Amino acid sequence: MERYQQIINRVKRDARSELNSDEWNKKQFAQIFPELYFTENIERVSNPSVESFERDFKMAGIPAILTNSIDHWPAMKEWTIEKLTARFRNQSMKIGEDDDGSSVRIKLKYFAKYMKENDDDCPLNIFDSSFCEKHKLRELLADYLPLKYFSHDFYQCADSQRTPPNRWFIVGPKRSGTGIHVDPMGTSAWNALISGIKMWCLFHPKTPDYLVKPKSTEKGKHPDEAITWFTTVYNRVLSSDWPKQYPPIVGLQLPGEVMFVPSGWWHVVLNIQDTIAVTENFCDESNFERCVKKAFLSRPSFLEHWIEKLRLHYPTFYEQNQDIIQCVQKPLSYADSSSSTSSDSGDDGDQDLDEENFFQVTHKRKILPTTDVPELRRPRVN
Ligand SMILES: O=C(O)CCC(=O)C(=O)O
Ligand SMILES: [Fe+2]
Repeated sequence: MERYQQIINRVKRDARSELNSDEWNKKQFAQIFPELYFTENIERVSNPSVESFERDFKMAGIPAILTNSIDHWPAMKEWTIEKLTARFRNQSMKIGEDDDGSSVRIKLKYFAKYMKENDDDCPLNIFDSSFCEKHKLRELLADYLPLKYFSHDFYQCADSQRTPPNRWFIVGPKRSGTGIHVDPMGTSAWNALISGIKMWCLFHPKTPDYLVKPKSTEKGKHPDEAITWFTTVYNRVLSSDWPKQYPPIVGLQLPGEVMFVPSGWWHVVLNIQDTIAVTENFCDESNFERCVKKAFLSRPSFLEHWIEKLRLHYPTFYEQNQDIIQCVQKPLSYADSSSSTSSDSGDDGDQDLDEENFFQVTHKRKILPTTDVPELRRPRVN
């Protein structure tokens, strides 16, 4: 067997050990791409001022697509699969995780061939956050530039060994994608698409998870995949039975467009063509409170470290946000009731950020010992 085929067989086995070799393409989506009806209703904004984008989208927590903001990035010329393969042939990038949680990696030259030739129903995609630490791959950092709308990130003042990964380089073959999830730790995200088309569906943080997640009968062999979602749950979303108070926000992201995903929003993303993208997650003024609450619930020792760094690096912001900071620093003084229904579900929507219950939850959490390596990574969808 040729080397390429051996490599592909190995990464597929490692990244999706639950699948038999004949279960990769049973649905034949490569022969007939599922029909997806949609009416775009996401807001598109071209070159807004920073102030208006902050007011209308970031502070309001409304998703949007920014147009015309990355046309000048070198990536727009340099990130074709052919050019990237020529530059980084033998560099390997993360394509998944094995059953022990170790990264499964593949050299770009093999992945490029796989992207072109595969007929999998939902192919593997490159989703790599370590490129910035690799001698050669670091060059990618110079190909994209800061966006004025997302110019600071409060996590950056924490020690770098303790800060979770916050940027990912994504190469997604047609039919691959990311299943329904909420980004971790209360972060918001921007996602800049360099080539190809991504179809997005987003839901408000208050949307219950049982509504947006596939039911057990819908899951099939690829329960966590975007294409499964779009061929099952999405049909319900479009039907007249779908609860009107949880409208889907649907959008097709085109090359050169940047998606803004506010903290707490559910989203699912299907590559309807081969795509190349870069995404970053962040915490700024607009989602600070959510990030603090999430960190309190799931990463309390990181939170302590981070708050101290905020005090040193952003003294004014620290003073101005004492109301939020105090409630996680002195939780015991706020809590005198023990009835709480919240669960530490981590990143499953808004259920654990119920304002009324929060102080009771903080009280309960504070006394639980927690080992604490902060993690912000590609969502494990379940
Ligand atoms: O597949 C994509 O582009 C979406 C990525 C995403 O939502 C995430 O990394 O959290
Ligand atoms: Fe996400």
